[in-house]
Amino acid sequence: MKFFDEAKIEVIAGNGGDGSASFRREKFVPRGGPDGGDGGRGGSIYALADANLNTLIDYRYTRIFRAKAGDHGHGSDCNGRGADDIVLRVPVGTVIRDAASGATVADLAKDGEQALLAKGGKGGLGNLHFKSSTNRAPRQFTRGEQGEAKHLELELRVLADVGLLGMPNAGKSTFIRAVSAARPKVADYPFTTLHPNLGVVRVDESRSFVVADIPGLIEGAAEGAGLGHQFLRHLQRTHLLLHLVDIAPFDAGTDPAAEVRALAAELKKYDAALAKKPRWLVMNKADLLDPAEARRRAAALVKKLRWTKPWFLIAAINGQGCRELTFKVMESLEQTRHPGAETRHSRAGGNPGDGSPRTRG
Ligand SMILES: Nc1nc2c(ncn2[C@@H]2O[C@H](COP(=O)(O)OP(=O)(O)OP(=O)(O)O)[C@@H](O)[C@H]2O)c(=O)[nH]1
Ligand SMILES: [Mg+2]
Repeated sequence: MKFFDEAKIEVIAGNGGDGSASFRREKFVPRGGPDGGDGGRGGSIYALADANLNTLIDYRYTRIFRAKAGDHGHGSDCNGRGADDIVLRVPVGTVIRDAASGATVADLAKDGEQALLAKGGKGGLGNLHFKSSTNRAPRQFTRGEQGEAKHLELELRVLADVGLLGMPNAGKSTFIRAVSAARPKVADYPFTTLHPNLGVVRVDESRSFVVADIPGLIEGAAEGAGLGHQFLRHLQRTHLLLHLVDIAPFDAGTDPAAEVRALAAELKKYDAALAKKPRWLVMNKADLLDPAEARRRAAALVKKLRWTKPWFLIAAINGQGCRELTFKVMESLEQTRHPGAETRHSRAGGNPGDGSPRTRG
């Protein structure tokens, strides 16, 4: 499942300050020597890998990063102040290339790893440095160096945080379309999805997660039925599975409880660890039923399955219930990313929304 998050940015390091050519002027000290200080260095720009980030989405908004120049040197031996560096936080796994040459500038594989992207210019030398036995009143000084400037390409291999699991036609692809900018094909025949799709779900300005839509799974997949179960490997590095089930099956003889159990059994056959991952029940196609009937069926299914984990009743086709679901998912992922921490915006899920999640891919 190849999916890259990309961003293009420009980094401009600060210029160094100029050195100063100055002479001491003091009462009763005729011809005070040179006292011009050095220029300060310009600010550099660094990238820092941060495990708390999972997409490059922030870099699609701000694209130019400019560090300040160093101050010029002054008289009285005063060196100019160096400018502050800028540190750009990027997700672990981000590869940074020079857009012009294609050369890899940084490959930040570990949390806390840091790389220099653009070096600030060195400060120039003040005339104090040019004093010698033969030249006691040098007027030379040097200018500060220019800071580096580069166009960079950021690229991140995305791993899904959340996997969608469900029988064909459960509405997995419809769901990912509802909550992200991903646009996989949706159709009313089984096995529409043949390859996994990833979508970035953005719950607000700074919080997002990645969801994987995979082909439908059927009973007997372990023995090769349907498309088999090999694509379940795409769910192995996720933290949470959303198990979609059609709450209003076209064929009245279909038992959603049996479908859910059948898929749980297939998961276990594929990999016991995958079967142990947190799995939430998402009952889809609520729009096909009268609201009271939908709630009644949902409650009955939860009871029949003795479902103790979170469950949701949604209609992926019109976004109903999807926003609440994505907020809960986000909160749960934040708990796994920072165990023990208070969830940020923990009440955000209760916002009266229009039911249409704000998303971006
Ligand atoms: N009424 C209604 N129809 C839905 C809903 N969600 C999906 N559908 C329909 O169900 C059919 C299957 O939807 P898909 O999203 O392709 O299902 P899938 O789970 O991705 O299916 P596969 O890719 O074959 O595994 C399509 O005709 C959708 O329009 C829903 O909430 N309400
Ligand atoms: Mg699909």
